[in-house]
Amino acid sequence: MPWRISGGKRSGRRDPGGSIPILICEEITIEVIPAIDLRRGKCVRLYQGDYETETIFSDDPVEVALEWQSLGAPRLHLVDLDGAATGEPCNLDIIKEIAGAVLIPIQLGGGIRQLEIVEQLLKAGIERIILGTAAVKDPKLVEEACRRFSESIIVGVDAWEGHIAIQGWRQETGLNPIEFTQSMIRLGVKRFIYTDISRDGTLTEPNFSAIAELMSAIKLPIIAAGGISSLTHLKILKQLGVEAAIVGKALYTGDINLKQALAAVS
Ligand code: AMZ
Repeated sequence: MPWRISGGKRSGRRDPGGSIPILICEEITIEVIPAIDLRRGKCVRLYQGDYETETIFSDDPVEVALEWQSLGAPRLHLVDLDGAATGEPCNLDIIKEIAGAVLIPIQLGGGIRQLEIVEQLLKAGIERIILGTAAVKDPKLVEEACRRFSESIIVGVDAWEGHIAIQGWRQETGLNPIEFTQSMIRLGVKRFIYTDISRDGTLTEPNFSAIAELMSAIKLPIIAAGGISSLTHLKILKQLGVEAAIVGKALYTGDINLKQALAAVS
């Protein structure tokens, strides 16, 4: 909570005249993280994660990454879409090129299903690894990854109509997002990305109620994604207390101006 009581006898901080407690609003911030989704080496966006609906936004993802960095992005969210669909990293050359070109940290997901690959990517300069399918199919990997790499591991909670989806979002699991998240916490996961697939790439609005529900069920940092397309959405997410917001299509269409967004909420 942002508000805390300061001053008075118990804290030792006093107003000049005596010991009246003062209500202080501690600044809440939210990171705005641009997404770069990679397919066949290009920067693309999909509609609700459907690979048939691809729009290519740039042939040069390195240039895109540098652009977001120059506008003040605190970190980048990279997704290897070919990797997510096939089950193994497919855009490694371009990912490494981006990691070598930017100074800001990178979080990366898509097709990362083995501990050796997690280790290889962290060594290549990726700051955080996102596990989605592997988190559902191979909990032992998650546990071991958290034990070895701690906060560098994030689990993606990708929900389609109330159930977790995997394998490039093409397979439903029937798993409840909150129960899934709680099971991941028991394995040592300390941060989550919640994506509402039905909102992703639609420029509608985030699933605020599902995000709020998850926030109240778990007390760990949550990054929100899917449908974020205005400054108002970012402000509401900030009020909800999410740690960060991933913005994809809205940055590429111009619905959100990154510099303005950062100035408004960060
Ligand atoms: O858009 C999609 N179809 C899609 C997507 N963006 N499919 C998976 N992903 C992202 C998830 C997560 O960040 O949001 O890929 C990552 C998970 O990949 P994997 O291979 O671990 O399930």
